[in-house]
Amino acid sequence: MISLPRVLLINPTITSHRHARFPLAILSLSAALEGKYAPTIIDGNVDRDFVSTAVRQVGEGSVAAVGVTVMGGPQLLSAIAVSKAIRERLPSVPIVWGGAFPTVCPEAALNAPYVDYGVRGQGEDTFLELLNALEAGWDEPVDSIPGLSWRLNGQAMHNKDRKFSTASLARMLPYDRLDNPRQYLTNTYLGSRTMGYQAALGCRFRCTFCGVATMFRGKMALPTAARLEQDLRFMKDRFGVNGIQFYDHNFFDREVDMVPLLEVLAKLQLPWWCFARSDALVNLSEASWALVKKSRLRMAYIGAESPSDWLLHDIRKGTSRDQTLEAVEKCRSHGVIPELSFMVAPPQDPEGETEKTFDFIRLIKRMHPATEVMIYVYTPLPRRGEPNGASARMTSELRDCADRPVVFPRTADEWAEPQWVDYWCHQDAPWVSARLRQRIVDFTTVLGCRYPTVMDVRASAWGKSALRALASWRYRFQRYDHPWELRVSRKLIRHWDPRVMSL
Ligand code: B12
Ligand code: SF4
Repeated sequence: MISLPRVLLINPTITSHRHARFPLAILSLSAALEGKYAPTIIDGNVDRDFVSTAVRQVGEGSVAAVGVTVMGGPQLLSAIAVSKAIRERLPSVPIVWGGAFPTVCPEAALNAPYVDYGVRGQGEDTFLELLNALEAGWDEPVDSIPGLSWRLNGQAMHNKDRKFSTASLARMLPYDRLDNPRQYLTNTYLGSRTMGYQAALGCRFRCTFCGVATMFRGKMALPTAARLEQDLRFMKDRFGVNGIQFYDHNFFDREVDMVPLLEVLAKLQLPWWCFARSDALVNLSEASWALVKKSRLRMAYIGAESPSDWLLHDIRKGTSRDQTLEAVEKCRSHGVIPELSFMVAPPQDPEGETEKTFDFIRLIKRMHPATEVMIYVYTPLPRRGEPNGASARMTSELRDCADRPVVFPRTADEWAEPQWVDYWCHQDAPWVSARLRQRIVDFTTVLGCRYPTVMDVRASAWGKSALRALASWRYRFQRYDHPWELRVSRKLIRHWDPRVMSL
């Protein structure tokens, strides 16, 4: 029997074991390598000593390459730690980074001595072609592999982008390659065994601030209804899945294409959560809403972003303030909780737009108090060839609070500094003053206590009622400043933040 070359696929720690979901990126790569390479999956979310595990595996020898999936933010730190440790142990093993970080910042990803290749966008074919080239010998040219970034004499080279591929929609993920797949099913408000799952690929929109647009450049594809049904039935029968969190970038696409998928979901009736756009929900026919209801959609995460139509236009969102309100109303009347995400403090008018957004959130809470709200700071990312991000270019150059130009990090290590981790996580930006930052934190605390999230299944009902009662006067009189008593109570009640932990 021929033994296949080994490839390590690593998902560096990004969240706690309790919140770990199927590591879809490396599972999808693993499916594509099947039969040609022997992939070993290491998941830092469940193996809390994953750096030692990875170093040990590499030390055992005959590893053709190591693939690391990297999102900016906290995962960058653990990706750097594992890559450095592997480089130190066995410098000759090629280290390949893929995922959101190298897609958005390939230059910075390659500006690190512990990364040899960066894979931009969808990774399956690029990785396979790279592995084949590496197997053929280091001299094999890699300049013709689309989607690959690499170094030539210390200089970063970026091959042309890879065309959108729908091949992965036809492959079933190799869940059995995971150590105890059941540990990835979590108790959430959707069900005691909730699964993270991706049905569709990409998004046909190109909002300027969004990493998905950088990755898919306006392309999208849905799975067939048969494929979706086969997967979900498998998960239900094999693992007893009873809730689904759809990780599709944008679940509700064109209604005509969506209906067959909604019919599958209506048959299975597993409570579900998904990303959606307000315009898609507003334009959905009553027949489709009936399917939505039957299928038990519990919550739709809608990128409301801003109450200002000029900003929505500026970031090419393609939706409006009125559509957000209408979508909230549609959700309310059909028993779906809208989860709205907002981007406050845009550089054009950080204070004014933040206050306007707070007022808008209050208006929405009056309309439909069950609406969930996520507040992020607007943090456009630099793109390759566009140092300060397209939307920022359209307005004015980004400047910090002291009116100095914002200089983005140039290396992976610089992106791992705390202020840039916060930036990637939409928690802070150089143009946000300390006063405004505190105001955002305080408002978020008061709002979160006045309306405790339904997603928090750990906090007791009495705990949530206590928080609600404590916060009500502050919310009512808009006295958001220094809510120290709420912070303390929140800790005691162990209320969690779904922005960080997911459901
Ligand atoms: C699940 C998820 C999470 C989970 C991770 C759970 C886990 N893995 O255990 C959690 C909830 C922890 C999370 C956190 C964050 N996330 Co997140 N997350 C996602 C989500 C919904 C799905 C990712 C996924 O699994 N996709 C499916 C796989 C198959 O696709 P993929 O990861 O893109 O992988 C493909 C390619 O990228 C490439 N690839 C990926 N890795 C590798 C590795 C190699 C070696 C190669 C060759 C190729 C390759 O090939 C893969 C197959 O084609 C995406 C949105 C989305 N739908 O993609 C956002 C997303 C990736 N997250 C994002 C962000 C910003 C974050 C945060 C950093 C900030 C935030 N507030 O959301 C936080 C960090 C929170 C913290 N800890 O403080 C952004 C990244 C945007 C950007 N600017 O680049 C996304 C795109 C959401 C968005 N639209 O803004 N996230
Ligand atoms: S619609 Fe959503 S996922 Fe699509 S590009 Fe815009 S923000 Fe990103």
